Amino acid sequence: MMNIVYIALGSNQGDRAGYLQEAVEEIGRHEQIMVEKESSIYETDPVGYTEQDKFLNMVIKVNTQLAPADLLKVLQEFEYFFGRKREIRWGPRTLDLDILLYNQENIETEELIIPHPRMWERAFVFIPLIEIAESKDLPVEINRKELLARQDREGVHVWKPKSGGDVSGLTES
Ligand code: A4P
Ligand code: MG
Repeated sequence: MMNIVYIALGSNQGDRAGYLQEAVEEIGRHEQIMVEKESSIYETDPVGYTEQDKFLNMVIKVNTQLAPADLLKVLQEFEYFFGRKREIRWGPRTLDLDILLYNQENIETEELIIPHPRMWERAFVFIPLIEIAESKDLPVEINRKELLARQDREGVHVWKPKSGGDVSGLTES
């Protein structure tokens, strides 16, 4: 059974774009994961702890046979693998991988909440998501136009447009 999954990637330390690119490649090399789509890369002001460097964020769409908990394990191994390369102390992330949507499933276990609980409050997540997501993959109550009309999109700017992609209208210039 092929499952449709959207994954958010973020990095604000070291070679940010390199981490994102390598992470997408590694995810795609996994035998049970196929990368279907990649959003543009966005540079985003930090949310939460503001005393840290800007992030690069993006979203990918994958097809996978992995169950949610197994996919999370794989993603956490990638985080660990990339995080350990240069990280010496506690601090900002070299790589953060969050599962946003898994089919239309609602999951609430100790280690996994899907849809990701904070995703619709965070422009650095929903802007790259709606750039690539088909409407049928989004929860029915989600309205793209409403998201794009929101006032909290400042601090999210296209950094590297998706090849061939039209990103006009997604962020203010
Ligand atoms: N977990 C639960 N649900 C999920 C899910 N859907 N996907 C659990 C992935 N993990 C999920 O995550 C902590 C635990 O969440 C995991 O053990 C997993 O079982 P973590 O990645 O280890 O910790 P974290 O990311 O530091 O915590 P948290 O609360 O997920 O942080 P956020 O919300 O991801 O925030 N600003 C900008 N501009 N861009 C960013 O990318 N990221 C953060 C981190 C803050 N500010 C940011 C950005
Ligand atoms: Mg996280």
